[in-house]
Amino acid sequence: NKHSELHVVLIPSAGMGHLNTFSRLAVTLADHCKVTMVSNIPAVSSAESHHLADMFSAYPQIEFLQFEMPPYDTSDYPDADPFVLRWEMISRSAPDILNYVMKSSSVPVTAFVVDITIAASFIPLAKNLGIPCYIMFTSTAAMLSFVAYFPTYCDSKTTEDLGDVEIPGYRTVPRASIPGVLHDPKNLFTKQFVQNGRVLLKVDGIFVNTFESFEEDSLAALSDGHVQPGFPPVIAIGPLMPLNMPASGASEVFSWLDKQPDNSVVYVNFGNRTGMSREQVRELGLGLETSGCRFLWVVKTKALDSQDVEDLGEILEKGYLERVKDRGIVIKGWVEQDKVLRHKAVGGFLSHSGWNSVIEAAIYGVRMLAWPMGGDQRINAVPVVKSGLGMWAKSWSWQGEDKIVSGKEIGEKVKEMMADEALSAKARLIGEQARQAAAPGGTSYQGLVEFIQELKD
Ligand code: BUP
Repeated sequence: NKHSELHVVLIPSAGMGHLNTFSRLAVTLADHCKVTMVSNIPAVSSAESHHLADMFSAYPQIEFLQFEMPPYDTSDYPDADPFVLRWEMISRSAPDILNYVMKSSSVPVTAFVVDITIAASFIPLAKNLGIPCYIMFTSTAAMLSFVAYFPTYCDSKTTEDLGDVEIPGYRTVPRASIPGVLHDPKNLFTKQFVQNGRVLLKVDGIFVNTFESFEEDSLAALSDGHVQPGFPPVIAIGPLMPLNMPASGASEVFSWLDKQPDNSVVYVNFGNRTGMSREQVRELGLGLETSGCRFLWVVKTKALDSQDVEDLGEILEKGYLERVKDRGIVIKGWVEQDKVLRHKAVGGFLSHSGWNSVIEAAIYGVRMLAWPMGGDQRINAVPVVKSGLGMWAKSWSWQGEDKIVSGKEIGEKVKEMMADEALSAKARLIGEQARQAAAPGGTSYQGLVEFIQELKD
């Protein structure tokens, strides 16, 4: 039958934010066609290893191909972020990975979907095979506009110092919102970023985990050709829904949440890759305490989970846990975020505005306080505010700035968010729109159906 003839191969890169997006895409697509997902082992973080193992057993309808990464010499990049380094190594292995996929596939490949971070190396090779290629863009449509325009901006500049980036017919991305490392043209990430930006124009389509009503302006600017003339179709397919996975991580969280009143808890988590300084952790602790709100706080002091070994007693101020024990729970390690955000006790989310986190808050209609830390996060905070899902503490931090936000400021803002009933109501409404977009008949569902139809034609 038609279903078994279509075979989409997904090529994710590294980092939980990327892997979660691809896993959800795999499961969503598997309703429509045969899906193979390639993974690169060993994974960079333990969160990724656990996730992959759980997913293998929970989703037998998906074929997993494991590609063992060759050993690589990292001495050229002593300071590189481990995930950026892995993207580079996956890119270098692109010919081998594609060979391996083509050799191992029992059913011919109909299309590839490649992660944006490794796109420049895969797309030309896959196109040479005559196979349609799509990119999964793992961030906002707003960020996609920036990535798409940035190479043009770089071409027109004589100096290395980046200013505000004015995207024609769209908007100006202020200097402070530009990912910090892009200020260094020699940085590995910057090179990847520009190359991947250029290859966008060569693909058959670009998937974004967003939905029409959430990012209407950015999606329109991209499809009208304002950002880049001749830009390929941008297909909003979000929100991609969280998976049904076996329980993992800190389970005490749920028995605690069960005892809290509805909508009373602020959930605090800054994603997998933000290691916060001890000084900032302590101020945040004070802030949560003085906000007077109930809270569930996940503490992280290292960018890589396997290195995050200090225990809470060492990180937090002495006596802190005892002082807050009646209204706060503090966790070190993994919590099932989608289940937390879905819990009726959770009424607000203090987040770095990593895109998966924002989209999960949207799915469950949880109001947000965005505290972007770096990367694409300030650009992601724009649709958070524009859509009405949340607030953005704009002055708290910006790219490259080593600034400590005081507990007093944090406490006041958290309190303000949790007291804002209109914001909460708006967030709930966005939740309904989000779920509608992804359900049969919704705009994002339709986007996927059309993609499948195009592959069949
Ligand atoms: Br931490 C953590 N539990 O404890 P983002 C994260 N997550 O489920 P990031 C958990 O990881 P990038 C935890 O639900 C989301 O799907 C969370 O992705 C899940 O941020 C994902 O929000 C985190 O995009 O990745 O980790 O900074 O840099 O790729 O955006």
